[in-house]
Amino acid sequence: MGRYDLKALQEDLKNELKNGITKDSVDRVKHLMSQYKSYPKDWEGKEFWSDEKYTRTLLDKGNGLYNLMILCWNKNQKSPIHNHANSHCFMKTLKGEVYEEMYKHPDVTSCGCKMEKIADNVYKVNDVAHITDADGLHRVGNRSHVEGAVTLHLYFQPFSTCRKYEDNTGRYTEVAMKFDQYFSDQFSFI
Ligand code: CSS
Ligand code: FE2
Repeated sequence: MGRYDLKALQEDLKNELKNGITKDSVDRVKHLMSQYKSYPKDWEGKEFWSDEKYTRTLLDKGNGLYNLMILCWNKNQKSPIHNHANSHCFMKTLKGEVYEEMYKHPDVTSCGCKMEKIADNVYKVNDVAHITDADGLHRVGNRSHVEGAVTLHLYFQPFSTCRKYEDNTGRYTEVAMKFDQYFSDQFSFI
């Protein structure tokens, strides 16, 4: 048997999710993403590094049902605190290490309060995480001063805007999620 490579994972994900997502498929997607063992030759040609911000590269549009993408986190880069627009977010570390700070949804009646952190997690190479808006909000980042981190994300369903929260006030704005490059053959530019 050959190595379970990224292409094989992509095929299995497409098959698993072709009829939508159920509670069982959440566990199966996590399992498939764990079964794939990061092999840099599979994805290193698709990295995109910026000194300004973490980058997003679309790998697969999942027949329009989900987006599979690679995120490259340069040293000390992090996301804002954000939600996932009612989608499932699966994240697997391919290189380096990322941290996740989870936050409670701000109370709509308490205005101007600092965001309340509920968990700190670290995901090393091959670890897989899953979050939905029901679990809370989060920020992801790379604390390393020396090494970039690469993560593989699957969002079911795809979303192109999310809420970005201000740490000190809990106020949010709706922001557009842009891709820095595309590899999906199904993607058409509008
Ligand atoms: N949701 C962020 C990354 S942290 S899961 C994004 O897609 O850019
Ligand atoms: Fe996220």
